Amino acid sequence: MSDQVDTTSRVDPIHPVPSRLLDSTQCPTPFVNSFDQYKSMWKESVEQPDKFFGNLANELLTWSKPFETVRHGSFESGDVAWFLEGELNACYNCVDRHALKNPNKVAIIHEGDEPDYVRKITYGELLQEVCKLANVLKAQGVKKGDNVAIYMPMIPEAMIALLACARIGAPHSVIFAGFSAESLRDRVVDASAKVVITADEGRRGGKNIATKRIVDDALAQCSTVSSVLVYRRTGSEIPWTAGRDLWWHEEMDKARAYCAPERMNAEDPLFLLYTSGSTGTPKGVLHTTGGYLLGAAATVKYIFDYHDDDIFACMADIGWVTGHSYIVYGPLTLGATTVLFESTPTYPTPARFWELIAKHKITQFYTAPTAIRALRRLGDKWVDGHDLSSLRVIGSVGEPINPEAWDWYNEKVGKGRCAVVDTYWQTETGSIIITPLPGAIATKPGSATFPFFGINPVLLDPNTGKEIEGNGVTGVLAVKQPWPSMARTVYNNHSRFLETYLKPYPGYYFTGDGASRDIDGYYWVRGRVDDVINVSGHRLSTSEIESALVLHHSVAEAAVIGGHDDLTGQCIHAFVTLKPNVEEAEGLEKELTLQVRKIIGPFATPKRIYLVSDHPKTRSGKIMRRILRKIVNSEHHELGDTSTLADPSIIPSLITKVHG
Ligand code: 6R9
Repeated sequence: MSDQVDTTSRVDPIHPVPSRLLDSTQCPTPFVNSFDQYKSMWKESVEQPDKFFGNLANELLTWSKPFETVRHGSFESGDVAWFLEGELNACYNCVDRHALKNPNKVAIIHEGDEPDYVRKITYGELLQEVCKLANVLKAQGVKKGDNVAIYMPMIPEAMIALLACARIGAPHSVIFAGFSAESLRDRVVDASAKVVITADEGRRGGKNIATKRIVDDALAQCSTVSSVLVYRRTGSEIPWTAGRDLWWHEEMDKARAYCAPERMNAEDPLFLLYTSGSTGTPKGVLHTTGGYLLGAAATVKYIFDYHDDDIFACMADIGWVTGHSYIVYGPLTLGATTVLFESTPTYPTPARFWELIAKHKITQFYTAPTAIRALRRLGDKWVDGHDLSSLRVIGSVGEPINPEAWDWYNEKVGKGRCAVVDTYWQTETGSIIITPLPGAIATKPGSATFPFFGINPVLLDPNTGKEIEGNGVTGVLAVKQPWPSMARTVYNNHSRFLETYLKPYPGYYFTGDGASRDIDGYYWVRGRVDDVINVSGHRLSTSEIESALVLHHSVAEAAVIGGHDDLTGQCIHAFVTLKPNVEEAEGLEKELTLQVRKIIGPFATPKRIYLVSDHPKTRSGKIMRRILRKIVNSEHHELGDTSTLADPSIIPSLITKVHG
């Protein structure tokens, strides 16, 4: 972090809350409409969490059995739990209670890959579909506590699948459909899933994606899976394994359209979601029912200032945590209409997002900095002229947003009349933890501003682990007390959970990010301080990519680092040495690139692969990735201390390799 520009003492422009949001003739009054109100609510949320979250959990969720204990456990003992005795079903909260009151309200607007395809599903219809699928899963032997893998395109059936699992208490593990067969296999095996739900093919940007074929490849080596349920999306010919594969439509036709929701304890698992950490294989981050659902719903209410009749649109993929919390669980818990977008921001033209907003009169729009940067680069003409007047809150998530992209988003999309919320959070936090609130917090482009309710952030000195007090300071970002939606464990590996998050700084939750708190107390999240690379908001660990590279028969050793990239935030650079007696064959870089795509997935494609004679190593043989990082990012005139290098003479050759 020390090599990053410190803006803590710079005078950053401050954008006050847009006056339109506070004018009740133009907008519904925000739930929090002054900084003082935010401050006092936040204070109560961290000083009297039992009262604050006890009330909120009763306001936002329906419990079949009330909780008595709001909070239990600590970071020290790794046994955090919320709403202990309470029972509730997440699917009932997302679907039934709205279907019973308001069956004709639209729950899901599915905007298909082709812009002329729109399908609307009401809460009443959603309840029936979810019940049928729940019965189909039961007929396949899925019981409470059995994990179900979901590998699907962005279609309503994916949402129906999540909700059906929640209904019968089967934790779902959604695997992003951009993952390769091998990544899918590892995740299915780790979770011992019995059933995989998928589709024949996906559609994205006008192209077909061979979803089922990837599932077949993945399952060739999985013994736990007894059924594969296949939704027919395109109708193309696909391979079929009799006795294992089942058509969704055939099974649904046979199923009864009501299924009672399972009684779930607040701490029963709701889902696993695999994510990359600094080391080893991806870990199955586990979220439980009550705390997670409360976090998802509370953040939609307060951070997106959700009011009845709003149309909520999150552009993330359902395979990432953002899709879980802000397409499915958050909006549906509040009974919202949520938009499910199957396509890409540039298909068929770079006006797609803006047409979508105008067509559906979207009020909250949530996307990632990488999409904003890409669209900004393609020029204003694509956004100009679209009626974006329905928007009130526009959000960003996934990586730090650079002030230029923030300004463009605010001016061109928000027209200076919307709240821009740069929301910081992680798979592990379950929901947003640092963020502006639309009616209460003046923003600074590039800063996620202040903690959400219940979040007590601190900056720690990475060497001493001590809290850094005061403002105008930089450190590693940690959280001081448990909050409802935090992950409870890593599936089947609680010690890894403790080692990664709770033991590095005892008494704190460690985020893995570095951050500053500026002179006004605003938080600026800078990026990872561990070996995680963030490419277009996708988390990848350097060791995962290195392992994929060394699986190639020619490769001796690989070192992967993140380089700066104007579009994707970071990009992957790989330094590879070959085994003795292996010649540098033509096309080897290409082969290695394909190897990474095959093992992890296309989104992990390295930007550059350098074949080098050796890595910069310490005398004890450790690769000094810091040096490679500086060379790639053109900071090699300030390499710092290189005295521990075994052979400093290799540096000039590395510089030539990278910069020519
Ligand atoms: C929700 C999500 C988490 C990592 C996180 C951080 C980065 C996310 C950010 C941000 C700066 C923001 N990150 N939002 N950095 N400002 N607003 O993205 O989860 O995929 O687990 O990634 O993303 O580095 O640690 P996940």
